[in-house]
Amino acid sequence: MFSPLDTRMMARALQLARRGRFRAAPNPHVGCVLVREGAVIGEGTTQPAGGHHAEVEALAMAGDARGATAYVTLEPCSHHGKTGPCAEALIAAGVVRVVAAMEDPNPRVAGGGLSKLREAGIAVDCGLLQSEAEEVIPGFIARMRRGRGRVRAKLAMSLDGRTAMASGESQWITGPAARQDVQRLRAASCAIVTGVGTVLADNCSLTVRREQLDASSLAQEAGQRQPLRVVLDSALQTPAGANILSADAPTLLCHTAGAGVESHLLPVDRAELPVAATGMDLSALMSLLATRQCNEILVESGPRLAGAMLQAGLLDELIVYMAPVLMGSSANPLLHLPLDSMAQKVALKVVDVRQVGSDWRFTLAPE
Ligand code: AOF
Ligand code: ZN
Repeated sequence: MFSPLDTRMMARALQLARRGRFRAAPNPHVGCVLVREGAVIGEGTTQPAGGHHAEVEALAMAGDARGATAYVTLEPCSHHGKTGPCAEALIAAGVVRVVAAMEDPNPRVAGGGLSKLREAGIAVDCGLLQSEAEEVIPGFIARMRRGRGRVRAKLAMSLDGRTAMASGESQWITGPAARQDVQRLRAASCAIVTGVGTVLADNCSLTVRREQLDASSLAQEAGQRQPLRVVLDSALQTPAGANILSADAPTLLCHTAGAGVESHLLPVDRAELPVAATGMDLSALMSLLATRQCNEILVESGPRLAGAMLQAGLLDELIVYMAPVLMGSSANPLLHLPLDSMAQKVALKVVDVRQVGSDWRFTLAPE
């Protein structure tokens, strides 16, 4: 069904798709290549939300796409959303074949785009480089298929497994390269979740800082968009003037019933969450973030929230930066897990290990 040319063109479309990773959310970032007689005549990447889908960009570049084959990393849409249906645009342009890497998991599309194309007499093949395409948009797929985005926790520790001194002092454990890496993680996230304890201890901003991103224009553009900062603040204790309330990014304070609202918090976006056995209901938080269309969720918190997320089965990945330093203190473990026997130990699968500057980065998934 697929030729070597097909594979080469889909690989190119995947490259184009990845270019949208800092900008397209809440849309999935998609790539499209139009090919006629073996030559590329148009290329496109999903534009920031409300903007053109990848197919429309590629058709605009081609001008005349009659007789072309379209390679797309996601099934062309069939619905009228913020933009018109791409399937209809491809039909109108006279494309003769569409090769898609995967079906759109969005229930509003879900095969509807492919059948619309087939009904119009276009040859349609789906499934080329599917697992690669799924790896490009894990957050969107997770939100569509299970109703909650992909959740990763970022943690930094010393060689002896400490995340802060007993005093709470923690800046900086890792070096500049690891911190730049974290900036890229933030830039690719829709929401960054933390606890009020971290806000009080670190006065963190949790924004994307353009000057710390690498020099590529892609990374620089990412700085324009700021993820939603989410603070688990059950009693609404975030102080006036906290960096987390700065005007350069949106903030959502999640509290429990009966929290008194200080006047300085009145203009801040807030949501009430139910209480579960061990604190705020984290699963309800994830559903709330799904209704806000968050595909990629990053938890940047202390050991307690990260431990609670892991124990609630809500973490898809842990990203742990380990600095070759010794902090010595016996306080502040990487994650707070109330375990007391070896039989209870939490096993993780190592997805990736690499050196980032002078530090090591481990990507781990709960088994
Ligand atoms: C495509 N090509 O490049 C993308 C698609 O609200 P809208 O109109 O922007 O539609 C968003 C939905 O379209 C999104 O949830 C997903 O199902 C699909 N994304 N489809 O044909 C694209 N990004
Ligand atoms: Zn579309």
